Amino acid sequence: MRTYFNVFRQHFLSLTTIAVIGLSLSTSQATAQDFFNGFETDTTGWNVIPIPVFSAQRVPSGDLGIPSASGDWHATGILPVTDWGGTSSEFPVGGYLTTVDIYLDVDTFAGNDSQLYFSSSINDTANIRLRNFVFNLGFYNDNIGPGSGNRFVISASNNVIKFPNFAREGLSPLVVGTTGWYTFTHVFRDNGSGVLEVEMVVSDANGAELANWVLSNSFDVIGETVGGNGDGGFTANDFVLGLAFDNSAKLSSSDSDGDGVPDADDLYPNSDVRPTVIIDGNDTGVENSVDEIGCTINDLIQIIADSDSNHGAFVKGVAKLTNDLKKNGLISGKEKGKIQSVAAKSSLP
Ligand SMILES: [Ca+2]
Ligand SMILES: [Ca+2]
Ligand SMILES: [Ca+2]
Repeated sequence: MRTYFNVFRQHFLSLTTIAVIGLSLSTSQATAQDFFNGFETDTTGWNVIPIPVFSAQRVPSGDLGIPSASGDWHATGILPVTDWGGTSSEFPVGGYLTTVDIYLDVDTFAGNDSQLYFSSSINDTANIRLRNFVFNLGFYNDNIGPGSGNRFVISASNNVIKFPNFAREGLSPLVVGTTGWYTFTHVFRDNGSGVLEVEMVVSDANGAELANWVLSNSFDVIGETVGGNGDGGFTANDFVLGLAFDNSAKLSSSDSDGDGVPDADDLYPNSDVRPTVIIDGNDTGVENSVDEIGCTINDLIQIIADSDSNHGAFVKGVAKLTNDLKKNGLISGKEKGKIQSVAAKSSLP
């Protein structure tokens, strides 16, 4: 995306229509649910590798004494894998998240240091797996910390391969001593400098956050090495009989007007996104850029047209806007001249 136009906001402050503009603020924190399976009817999305060990099986609530997290069914499996409805070579504007509920039974008969790893991976721009982001869970019943007695210890890493005591020797381990459903969420986003960062969150069944880890690698540049979502799945499972999971989902930020600014950040959700600045049907040939609050140059010119009652005032408003844009290096002097000339010849407002 091109440099953000802080200048736009300065310009808005000089417009008398600021109150009217305010009415168009989007209050939606819209996200699009790209994928959901709670296993009420099928295992769609979790049967992408046609080998039983990598598939999920539906089980009714109460199976092995485990109530489903939601509805009447959940899933089990050995090392089940999902593609979250399809992997992608393209990182969505505003990022995405994946989430799954996993049942942790601290009264399991599994032995000390039984492990369970769940990864959600990022793909590269050729849609090939680039990196795993892994919740590493270990069940322990000994007194070697963190914690003691029957408990799960959870950490996060890029490692999918089981090593002894890996979970409890990992980064900032979380101790879970209560049986129940827990939500494991991966948030994939731009760190603000174009590099991928992944926030991994464990929440309890009420949605309260218990721990989070943020993993990032400076080589993971969005659009260069980093593409879109990879697959998700259990990469280690010492709980073959007891694995229970439910409510698998992938959500992306939506961008209703397609200007590259996600709805949650877009104060102008219905932007004029034509590639060039067009005034009253005449194409100036100047790039119609967008700022960080989702406002394009065409939007601004329309706002000026709507706020002025006569042509002279409109031309003056466009002159002020383009002077500001030029002053801030966002358009060239030639582009400024072109926009002003087309505005002058128009019959706006
Ligand atoms: Ca369910
Ligand atoms: Ca937008
Ligand atoms: Ca917009």
